Formats: sequence, C-alpha cells, structure tokens
Amino acid sequence: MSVQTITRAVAISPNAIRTLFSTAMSEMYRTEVPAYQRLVELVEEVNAAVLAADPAERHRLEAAGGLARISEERHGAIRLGTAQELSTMCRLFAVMGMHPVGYYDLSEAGVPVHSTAFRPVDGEALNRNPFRVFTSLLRLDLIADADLRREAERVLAARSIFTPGCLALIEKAEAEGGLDEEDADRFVAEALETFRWHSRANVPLDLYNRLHDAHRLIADVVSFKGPHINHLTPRTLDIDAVQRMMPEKGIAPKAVVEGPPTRRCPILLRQTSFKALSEPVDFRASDNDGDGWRSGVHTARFGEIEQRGIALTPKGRALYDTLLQDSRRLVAPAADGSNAAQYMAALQEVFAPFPDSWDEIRREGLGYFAYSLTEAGRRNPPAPGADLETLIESGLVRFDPVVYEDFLPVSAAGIFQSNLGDDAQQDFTASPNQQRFEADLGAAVLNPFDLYAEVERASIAACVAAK
Ligand code: OOG
Ligand code: NI
Repeated sequence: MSVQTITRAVAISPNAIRTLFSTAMSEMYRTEVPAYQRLVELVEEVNAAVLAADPAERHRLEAAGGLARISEERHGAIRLGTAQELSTMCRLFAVMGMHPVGYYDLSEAGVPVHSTAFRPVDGEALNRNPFRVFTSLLRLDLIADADLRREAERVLAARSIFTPGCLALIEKAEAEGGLDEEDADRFVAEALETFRWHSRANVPLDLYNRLHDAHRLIADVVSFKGPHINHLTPRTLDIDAVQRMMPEKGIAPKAVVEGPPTRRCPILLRQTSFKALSEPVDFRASDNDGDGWRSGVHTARFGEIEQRGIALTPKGRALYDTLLQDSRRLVAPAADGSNAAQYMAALQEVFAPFPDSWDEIRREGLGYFAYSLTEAGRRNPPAPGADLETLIESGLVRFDPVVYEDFLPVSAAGIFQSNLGDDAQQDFTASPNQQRFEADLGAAVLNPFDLYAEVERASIAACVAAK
C-alpha cells in the first residue's frame, strides 16, 4: 500500500508517455520512409499558408493550445496476427492512456481484418496529445485455403512481437499504477522495437508468394517479425490543397479524398494518403536453406493526412452514411483515379441536403457540441437548471463543435484498398464479429457515441451549475 503511494508520487502521467512515444515514432518513421518526410514538409507548408491567410483561425488555434503542434501526427496504424498480440497491445497502449474505442468490420469492404482505435478518451488527455493507433486483427477465418491458414497460424504462433523488456515494463506499470520517468523512457524505447520495420522476412519466399496470392494483407501481417507501423498521419488545415500539391512534390496520392466533401462546417473526418512504396526485403530462399537470402520486394508503408470536423450523433451519422452510399451508387470511385473528378462532384451534390451551419446542425440534433459560458455568462451566472436555449438566445452560453476523434469504416477500407494494388479487390462474406474481437482483445471496446454524448452532457451541466 505505502509502496504504491510512493511510486504513484513519482509516476509520470500516461499523457506524457504518449507524447514521448508519438515523438519517437514520428522520428523513426521519417527516417525510415523519406517520402513521408516530404509529405510532412508539404503539410507544414500548407498549414502555414492557411494560417497566414486567416488570422481569425490562427487566433482560434492559438487559444486552443498553440500553433507549434498543428502539423503533428494524429494517428498511425498497425495490423496484428493473433489474439495474444492484440490483448498484449491493449495493455501496452493502456500504459500511455490509450483505450480501445469502436469496432470496425472491414470484411464487408473486402479486407480480411476487424479493428479498433486505441486512443485517449477524456478531454484533457485529448488536448494534451490526441495520438491514436488504428489497430487491425487479421481474420484468418476468412481465408478459404485450409492448408495456407494452418501454415500462417504456425508462423504467427512462433513469433513474439514484444521485447522481454517491454513486457516487464507493462507488468510493472500495471502493478505499480504507472512508470517513473526513467522507466517511461525505457518503455518507449522498448515499445518502439515492436513498430520497427524489418527488412528481413520471417518466411521463405515461396510461402510469402502464397500468402500474397491469398491477399496482400495476409502476406503483410504474417511474413514479418513484427507489426511495422504502416503509416503515420499528420493533421492538415487544407486537405484539398495537400491532395492537389502532392504530385508537384513527386508524391503519388491515392485517387480521391475519403469521407465527406469540402464544406463550410467540416463533419467527421476527411483523409487521403500517398500510395504505399515497394521496398526491398530479403527472404530466406526456403525453410531449410539456412542463411541463403534472396532479394524481393514488399509494398506496405505509406503516408496519410487527415482533417477532422464535428462528431455526429447517431442521427447525423445515419444521414452521413446514407448520403455517402448514394454518392457511391452514383459514381463508384475507380482505384486508378480515372473518375476522381466525377466522384468528388457527385459527393458535393449528394451531400447538399446535409445542413452546413453550426446552428442548423445543432438544432436538428445532427452533431455534438460543447457548451460554455460567454463572458456575459460568467459575469451573470445562470441559475441552476436554467433553460439552455434561453441562455443561448440571451448570449450567456455559446456552443462549439466537439471534434470527431474516431475513424470511418468506408474511408478506412478506401485507405486499405489504395495500398493493396488496384487489382486486389476481393470479396469476403461480410461477417462482423465484435464479440470475437472483444474476446481476443480481452476487453470491451468503448462506444464512441457514449463518449461524445458525455462530453456534451458534462459541458451543459457545468454551464447551469456555475455560480
Ligand atoms: C489502416 C487503414 C485505416 C484510417 O486512417 O482510416 C486507417 C491500415 O491500413 O492498416 O488508418
Ligand atoms: Ni490512417
């Protein structure tokens, strides 16, 4: 008991560990993938231009927590092979204050994985550092070839993706309720090993080829010693500009920006990426070939950018899903980009019925808002239980959109697909299985709508309870 109290006193916050980790990851990835470094520079250039042209936005962002961090990474992604890997990853992320939120079934879109996002959940933690990791688990149950499935399972069962030092520090953090600064530094260095690229494959070339023929993603997960981080994603203030300018910088963008169209009031999440690079990999010539290595290539790693808008309520999300489906029925975006302009135009047109002012979005119950007292409200605090609408009308309370912190399954599928090659589209029986995922994870995933609703509720309670 007393030992724990002492340890707690020197423990550094999970938020601080997450920042150490996202910074280390960013440095590693920029070095490993030079094209990504070029993308980051382009994002910084575009963000600086947006802010120079819009002093009001600059002031708003400054007030919300400083300009320096605007172009920092907001998320990354990994793909795991086994339940054991997923449940340990859950414990690893918990050390950094990241918890599983949401369930994403990608089988429906022809990608044999299901996923969650490990992310900070409370407002303070998100403000400190919103870094999150989209984490997918391979679904070998969707692979038709039973022999290949067994072989993949054998390879995965034999690898250990965490260093002994990392596992020991996870246990220490769990036992003592946190890590001190020295342990946190060691933890980040050890954890980083799991996300590193391995230029030597873990399987012989013929097995790689068979896995690859079943699905490129299966080869990506099974063939390596660890789940290399496959992309990082900085935030941009103008995603359309970055998409347009990528080719000028010698970067090949995916065909279309995923998510909603350009709007005055941004909703949910817009994303685009550059296409994954072919990288040299050494393969053992065969299983019993000792040290004989053969050179080959593997395509997995890319760079992405994101722009986030307001979190939608279930009603708003249903409207978004319907409109997105309608747009895609009108024009299905081709992987080669040949109808990109038509698709973006269809998207813009079909989304016209989605209200595009904060006031309407709020009145129609489509999005979540955070309410706060205005200066007048602080001078003249409302009575407990006062009517919110009246307070807004009389200028005592203001409302701001709550930022969407999660992902979108159709967009995620588009990001996956653009990196699997144009011919990789493949049909799997759609089979969402959240129960199985949670059993493998060793925890229930949090419901994102509950989290946003709670932010909104607490903000209202704070307004009418203020004295
Ligand atoms: C993850 C793709 C999904 C996103 O931002 O929607 C994703 C992957 O390719 O592993 O990262
Ligand atoms: Ni991503």
